[in-house]
Amino acid sequence: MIQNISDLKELQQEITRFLLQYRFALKEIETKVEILQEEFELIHEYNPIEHVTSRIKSPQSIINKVIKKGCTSSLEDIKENIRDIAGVRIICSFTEDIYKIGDMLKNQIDVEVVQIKDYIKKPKPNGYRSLHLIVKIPIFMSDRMEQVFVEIQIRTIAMDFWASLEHKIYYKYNKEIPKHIQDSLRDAAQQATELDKKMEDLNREINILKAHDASKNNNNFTTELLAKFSEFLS
Ligand code: 0O2
Repeated sequence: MIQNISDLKELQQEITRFLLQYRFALKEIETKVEILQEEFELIHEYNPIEHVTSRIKSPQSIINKVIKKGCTSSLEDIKENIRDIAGVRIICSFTEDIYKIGDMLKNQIDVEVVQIKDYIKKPKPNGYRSLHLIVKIPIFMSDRMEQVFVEIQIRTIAMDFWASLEHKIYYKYNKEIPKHIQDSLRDAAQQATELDKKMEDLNREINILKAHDASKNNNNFTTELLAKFSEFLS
C-alpha cells in the first residue's frame, strides 16, 4: 500500500525495472534476427526477411489482459502470465521462410521455446494466419539475471497485410461481428493464402531457371577452359 512519496518512488522504480527487462529482451531478439539476416545475405545470397518490427505492450493493453486472464496485479504474476509484453514480428518473403527462421531461432542454445502456436497449419476461425513462438531468454543486468518471455510472430507479407488491416477494422470490436462480414473476412484471408501460394510457385520456377542457367554457364566455362588448355599444350 502506498503511504508516502518514498513508497511511490519505489513503485515507480520497480515498474521501470520491470519494463526495462522487456526492452533488453527485444534488443536481444532483434540482434539475433539481424545476424541471421546478414548471414543469409552473405552466405546464401538470399534474404528471407522482408522487415522486422517490435513493440512493448502498452500499459492499457497489459491491464486489459490481466483482467481477461484473471491474474493478480503483482508484477511477478503479470510476468508469468502475460507472455507477450515484449513482441517481435518478423515478416518473411515466403511461407517456407517462416519455418526456416523459426527453426533457426529454436536452435539457439539461449532461446527456450515454451510454446508454439501454428496458425498457418491451423488458421484461426476468422482466417488469421501466423506462426507464434513464445520464447524465454536470459537477460543479464548489473546485479542479476532475468528470464524474460518474448512473443515472436512470424508471417508473410500477405498474412501481415490481412492481419494488420483486420486488427485495425475489427479485432477489438467488442460486439458480435455480422455473419456476412465474418465470411468476407475469411474470404479475404483465403485470397491472401492463394497469393502466397502463387508467389511461392513463381519463385520456385524462377529458381529452377536460375539453377539451369548457372549450370549451363558452368559447362560453357569448363568447355572454354579445356579448349584453351589443349591450345596451350599443342
Ligand atoms: P496486440 O494488440 O497485438 O497486443 P494468450 O496470450 O495465449 O493467453 P492470446 O493473446 O489470444 O492468448 O494469444 P494469441 O492467439 O497467440 O494472440 C497473440 C497476438 O497475436 C495478439 O495479441 C495479436 O497481436 C495476434 N493475433 C491473434 N489473433 C489475431 C487475430 O485474429 N487477428 C489479428 N489481427 N491479430 C491476432 P493481442 O494482445 O491480442 O493484441
